Amino acid sequence: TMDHSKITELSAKHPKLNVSYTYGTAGFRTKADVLDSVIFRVGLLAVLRSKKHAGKVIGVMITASHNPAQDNGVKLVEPMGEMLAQSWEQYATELANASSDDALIAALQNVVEKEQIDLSNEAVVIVGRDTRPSGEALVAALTDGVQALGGKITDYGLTTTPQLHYLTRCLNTQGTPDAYGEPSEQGYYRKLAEAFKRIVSGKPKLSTIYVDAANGIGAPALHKLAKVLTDDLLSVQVVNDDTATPTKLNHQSGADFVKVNQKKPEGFDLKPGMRCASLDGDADRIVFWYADNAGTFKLLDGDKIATLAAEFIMGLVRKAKVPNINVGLVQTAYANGSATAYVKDTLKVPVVFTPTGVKHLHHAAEEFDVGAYFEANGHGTVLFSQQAIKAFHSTTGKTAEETEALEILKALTDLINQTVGDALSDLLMVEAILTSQGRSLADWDSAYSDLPSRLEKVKVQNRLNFEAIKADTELAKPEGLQQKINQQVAKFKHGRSFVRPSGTEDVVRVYAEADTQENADLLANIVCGLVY
Ligand code: NG1
Ligand code: ZN
Repeated sequence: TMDHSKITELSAKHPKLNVSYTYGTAGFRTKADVLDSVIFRVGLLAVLRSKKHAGKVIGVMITASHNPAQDNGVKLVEPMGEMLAQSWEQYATELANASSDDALIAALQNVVEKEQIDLSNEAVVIVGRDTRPSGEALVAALTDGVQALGGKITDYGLTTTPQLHYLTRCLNTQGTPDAYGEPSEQGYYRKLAEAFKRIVSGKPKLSTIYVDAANGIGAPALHKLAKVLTDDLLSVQVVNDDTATPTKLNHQSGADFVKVNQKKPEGFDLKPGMRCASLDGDADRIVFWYADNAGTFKLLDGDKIATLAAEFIMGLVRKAKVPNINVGLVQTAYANGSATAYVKDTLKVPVVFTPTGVKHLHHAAEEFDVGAYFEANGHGTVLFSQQAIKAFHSTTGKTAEETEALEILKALTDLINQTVGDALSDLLMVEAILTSQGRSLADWDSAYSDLPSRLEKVKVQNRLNFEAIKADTELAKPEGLQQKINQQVAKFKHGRSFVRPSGTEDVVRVYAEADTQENADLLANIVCGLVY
């Protein structure tokens, strides 16, 4: 049973404010100074989730990703490293909003009853956090929550989001045939470096890659990874690595800044030929960029990464002659129209569309033997089915070419994070592919040209009045708005536009594409006017 007095006693240290909270696409995310009670209660829920999984380790990541330094947030991680099961999001919201101790205990009891949880099971929770100054106190609140229900907690300190997912999976698979790796930060770097080496060794090294770490956790992580990789495998220069000045986090830098503004971050003297990339504040997103010969800024976003990976892996599967491996790609409505056309018409790879939000993409990608999913903003990974991994290991190459292709495929299954999109793992994946192909960023970029696009946000009275359907491509509500959007879109060559409520901010997002930048801007502007 639950020790009500212990819950009440510890809960008193984390009083609920008069704020209402929602566990959305990115977990709970808001201003750090209203999160203390929420994180305490997430601790309680993590214990129940662990007991539900008969004592498996549950991960908790404290981060607000690309948001400003004064924000923070929290996400729960399932035993195999996935995002919290959707059916539990509602419980998280209910616990966070319980307005008294009695209501909180009733909400806990509700979870126990509905989920038929055996409270005598053990519970183990691990926690990691990004570099935000508010993180440490929030870990203390989480610890109180876990201990209030008698769970054990291990604090892994500063980690990237994908590292926390990795650690969770490693701890839960240790000593089994599915062991994922050594459950430590160094183990993570060694696993990536070793796999990278298997792909690139013997091939000419590319020029230095300059990585904008958004002054976040990606900076120290990348410094450590670079050390394990050593300079003979990859030269990395970390830029925007000031984690000691909190206000600099994500400021004029990072993957989100670069993608939204389509311009280089602070701290770069960008010259043609330079190879650059940007991470976000918790290092689960990456985009690449460079200047062309005319000095124009060029972005290689998540769509470009997905197509590069899908094409490369498909080529290897063919070369290795592994039978019955289906390769597929998962996109959202934010994928550039040119990317979708390239995948369908040139690569001839099936594309599935899901609503925005990584959990949707991840599950759709699991349906393929090799499922690449990337959001245009740079969050994504490539998943390999158990059957594919077995096939790569059990096939013997008949020629040197077949054997080499198999070796690279096997290395990729170790290099690419199988739990969640991971900027460091994706960085090495792209670098490994480009090294194998001896290609520059410009050459990679030449596969197709993005249609000009514009992403805007509109502050509305109540974003919940907007209901997106058909994988976010249309609005069911407010009534009549979709028709008005369609009428405007029809006036533009290559026009496409859609509207959806954000899952992470109190805004409605408007996306538009058209034949020229002027037209994309204009269409976005008109649609914003319709929404407002
Ligand atoms: P919202 O705020 O729901 O648009 C944003 C990103 C998503 C996803 C989540 C999770 C865009 C347009 N939206 O969601 O793709 O990454 O954050 O962090 O980039
Ligand atoms: Zn992130």
